Amino acid sequence: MTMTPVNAYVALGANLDDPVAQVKAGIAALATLPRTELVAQSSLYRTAPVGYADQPDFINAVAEVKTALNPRELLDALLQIEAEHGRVREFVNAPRTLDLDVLLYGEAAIDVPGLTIPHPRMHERAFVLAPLAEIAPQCIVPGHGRVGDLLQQVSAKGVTRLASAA
Ligand code: PH2
Ligand code: MG
Ligand code: MG
Repeated sequence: MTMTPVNAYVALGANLDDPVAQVKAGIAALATLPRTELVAQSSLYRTAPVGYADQPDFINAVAEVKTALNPRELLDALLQIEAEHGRVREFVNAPRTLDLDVLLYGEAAIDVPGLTIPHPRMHERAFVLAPLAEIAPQCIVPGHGRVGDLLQQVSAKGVTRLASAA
């Protein structure tokens, strides 16, 4: 069965081993996925850790892809990219070389073991909303509303855009 390509948004985050280089490498890896095209990428952002606070600042970004991978295939591809970049899962929210999360997959709402779309915390996280609003302010987070509006409702404290993603 051939699938009509869907626009999906992927969050990238890193706070170990040259995080700027890790996030750039993550975006480059997205561009090489099968049946997938990189459509847009945000700037990189330096962000204070949310949740477990005793860890280095993160570099975060968001990329838009157009993909014919189904949501599970996309997730598996992201986990493989993480593994190739040396990610070791020590505990929840532990520092990481590279984290890739599916934020949105078209307008789909999915909740199966290991995969919840929209990402369940994205609407309250400035480190996701700021880069996402840069490339898709009109985009709707199902159940929550417009990305640009959601960004207005969170504190952007600790979120700084870096000069250039290139
Ligand atoms: N990711 C988390 C938890 N906390 N904080 C920031 N600033 N950036 C992240 O990417 C991040 C986080 C879980 O994935
Ligand atoms: Mg993750
Ligand atoms: Mg994450």
